[in-house]
Amino acid sequence: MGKKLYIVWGSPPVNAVIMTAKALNVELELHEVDFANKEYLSHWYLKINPSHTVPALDDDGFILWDSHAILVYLAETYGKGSTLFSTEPKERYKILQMLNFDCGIVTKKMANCIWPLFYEDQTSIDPKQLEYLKDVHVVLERILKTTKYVAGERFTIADISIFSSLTIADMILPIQEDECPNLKKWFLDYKNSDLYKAGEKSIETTRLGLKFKLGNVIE
Ligand SMILES: N[C@@H](CCC(=O)N[C@@H](CS)C(=O)NCC(=O)O)C(=O)O
Repeated sequence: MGKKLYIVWGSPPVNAVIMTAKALNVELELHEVDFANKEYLSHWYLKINPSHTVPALDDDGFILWDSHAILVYLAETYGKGSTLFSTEPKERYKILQMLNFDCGIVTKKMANCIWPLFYEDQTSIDPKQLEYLKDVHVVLERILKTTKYVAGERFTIADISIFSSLTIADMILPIQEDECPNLKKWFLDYKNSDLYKAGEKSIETTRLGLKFKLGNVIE
């Protein structure tokens, strides 16, 4: 049996897993969950993920949900020789720190801006929420002023996870080069990479969704 990943197109956490699998050369069988018909709340899916979110991974019967846990699992299980995670304890804690920053802060602030558009039929983004999201740029700029990547001097799954979130955040709050030059460079380097291409279908899905909701404010 292969590795099945439950997904919805356009989801940043799903995309982080797709991009990480690409980086590790891991083949995933993608299984789309029908969000329009609330399949994520169905009996069969709740058995896979009681927390009713995507992504969820089924690796030959071993089930794991939450993208950040899945990234660590894939890197540790299938990333022998890869430097995307680390065996050195202090490096691992730094990577986990930044995965938690993505999970608890970046994605939460981003969701507070975007979810009301899709789930509460709002037609614009609350400027206060955009202001809170802006702090993510400020924090990352502070970090990237001192290290090349978000968790140190090596590119890791923490970069992929945060990048995946920022590809979507950037559509509603572009990174300003004059205010955050280091973050902008980190972001653009990644945007020109093959990993970005691996995630393009999902990114484009969100872009079209946002454009539908917000019109020409979105490029
Ligand atoms: N921390 C989770 C967040 C996953 C998440 O919120 N996924 C959204 C799609 S982007 C979802 O499945 N939402 C459905 C729900 O919350 O019921 C992760 O990283 O996997």
